[in-house]
Amino acid sequence: DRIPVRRALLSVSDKTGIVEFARFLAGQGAEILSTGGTAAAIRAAGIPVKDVSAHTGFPEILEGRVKTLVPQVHGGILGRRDAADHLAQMDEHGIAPIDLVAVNLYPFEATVAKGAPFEDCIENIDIGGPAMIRSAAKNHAHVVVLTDAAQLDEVRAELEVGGTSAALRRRLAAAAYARTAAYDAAISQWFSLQLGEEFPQRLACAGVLRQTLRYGENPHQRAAFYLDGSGRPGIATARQVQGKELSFNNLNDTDAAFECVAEFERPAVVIVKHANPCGVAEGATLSEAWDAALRCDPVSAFGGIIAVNRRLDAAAAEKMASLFTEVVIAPEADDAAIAAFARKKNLRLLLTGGLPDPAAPGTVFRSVSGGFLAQSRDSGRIAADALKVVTKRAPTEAEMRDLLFAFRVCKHVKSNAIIYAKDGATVGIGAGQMSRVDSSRIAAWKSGEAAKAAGLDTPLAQGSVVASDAFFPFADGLQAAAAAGATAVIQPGGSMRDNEVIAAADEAGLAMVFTGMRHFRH
Ligand code: 93A
Repeated sequence: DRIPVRRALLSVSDKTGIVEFARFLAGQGAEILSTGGTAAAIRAAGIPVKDVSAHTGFPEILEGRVKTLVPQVHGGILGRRDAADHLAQMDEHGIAPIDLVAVNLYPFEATVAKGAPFEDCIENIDIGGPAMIRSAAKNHAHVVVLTDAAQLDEVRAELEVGGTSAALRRRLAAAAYARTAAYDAAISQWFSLQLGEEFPQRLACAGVLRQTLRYGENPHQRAAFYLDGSGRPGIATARQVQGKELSFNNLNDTDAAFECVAEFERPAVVIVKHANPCGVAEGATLSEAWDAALRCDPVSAFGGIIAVNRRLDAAAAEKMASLFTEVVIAPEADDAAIAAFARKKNLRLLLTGGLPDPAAPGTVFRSVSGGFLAQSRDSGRIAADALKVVTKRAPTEAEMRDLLFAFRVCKHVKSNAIIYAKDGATVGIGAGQMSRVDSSRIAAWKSGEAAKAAGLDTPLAQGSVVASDAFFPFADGLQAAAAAGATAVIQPGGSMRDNEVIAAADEAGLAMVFTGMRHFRH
C-alpha cells in the first residue's frame, strides 16, 4: 500500500527544513510545485521548482490572498485515484494529481502573541493553507499531508523505502485536522476578545496532549494531561528531574500546592494532601518554613506533596528527604538539593523555571452533565488597607500579619475552610466540611493533635488567629474559635447575623476584620 510521490506541493511560512526536503523529493524524481516565498527559497538552493501560478496558469492575486485556491490545486489534491470518473474529469480539465502537500500556516498565533495591531492579525489569517491541509487530509487514502517541520523526517524515511504507508498517512491526517482546528480556535478566541466578549458564544478548545497517564483519579478511569498553550509557569512547564511517573492525582495535588505557595513573598512551604494544604508556613529560610509547615499536621504530611516558592536549598531538601513524600515542586533547585533526593528513587522532583502569578487573569473550567462551567480564576487578594475592623479591639500588628497570611491560605482550602495561624504558619486546618462549625471544631482538634505530636500540652491554636473563607452564619463557629484559643478573626462578613457574630467577638475580647471578599473553593 506504499504510495510514492510524483508531484508535491510545498507552501510554508516556517521554512525550517523545507529546502533539504525539496532536494530529497527532487532526487526521488518528484515534480515540486510551490508558492512565492517557498519557491524562491527552493530555487535559490538550485533545486528545480515550478511556481503554482505557472502550473495552474492563474497568477497569485490580491496580494497573495488567492494563491492556491484554484481547481488545479484542489482537484489535484482531492481527486480519487481509484475512481475512473474522477480520473476522467481530472484529465478533461487538465488537473494533475498532487501526492504530497506540505503546508504550515501564516503565523497567526505568534502575530497575536507579539501584540500586533488588528489589521496585521487579520492579514495573518491563512485561508489557502488550511484549505489545502483539509483537502489533503480528506484524501489521505492517496495523499500525504505534512503540517509541521517535525514531520519531515518520518515522511522522508518512508519515501526512502518505496512510499508512504496508509498508517502514516492516517496519523498525519488526524494531526492535520487537529492543527486546523487549533488554528481556527485561536482565531475565534482572539476575535471574541476583540469584541470585548469575556465568554465567547462558542467555546473553542485547543488543548495539546502532553502525556497519557496510567490512570485517572482511580485505577478504572483512563486519563491524560493536556496543555492549553498559555505557557503559564507551573505544573505545565515542570521538568521532572527524577522519580516515578506522575499520576493524575499527583498532577492535581501538585498544582494545588504550587498555586498556594506562589501566594507568599517570604520563603514559604506548602504541604498538600488530597488537593488540600495540611501545612503552610513562611520563614526566614525554606528550612524554617518547612519545620513550621510540618508541625501543623505531621500525620497528614506523610506521603504528601511539597511546594516551595523559591530556589530549593540543600538544608531544606535534606529535611524533606527524611519524610516519605510523593512530589517536591520548586521553581529551581541547587545541585546539592537535587542530590539530597537522589537516594529517594521514587520521589518525583519537579522544577518549573518560575512561579504562577496568583493575580494573573484567566478562565477555569469544570465539567457538569452535558456541559462546562466557566469562571475567571480566583485571583482576588486582600491587602491590609482593604480590611474593615468591626470589633471594639483592633488587631495588633502581629495579629494583622497572621490574619492576612491565614486568609491567603483560605483561598486554597476546600470549603468550608477554617484556618488557625500563628507566627506565619498554619496551626490547624479544617477543610471540606458541610458545616462551618464542624470545620472550626476539626481545625481546633487538629491543633491539639499537632501539639501532642510536638510534645506540648497546649493546643497550637492557643494565641492564634483564625480565618474563614466565607462569613460565619451564626455566632457558634466564632465561639468555637475563641474556645480554641484564637485572639483575632478574619472573614468576609455579610451574614444576616453579622451583629450577633460581632457581639460574640467583643464579648470574647477578639479582634475581628471583614474582607468583603469570599474565597469559596469547591
Ligand atoms: O493568503 S492565503 O490565505 N491564500 C492562499 O491561496 C494561500 N496559499 C498558500 N495563504 C495561502 N498560502 C499560505 O502561504 C501557506 O499556508 C503558507 O503559510 C504561505 C506560504 O507562502 P510563501 O510560499 O509565499 O512564503
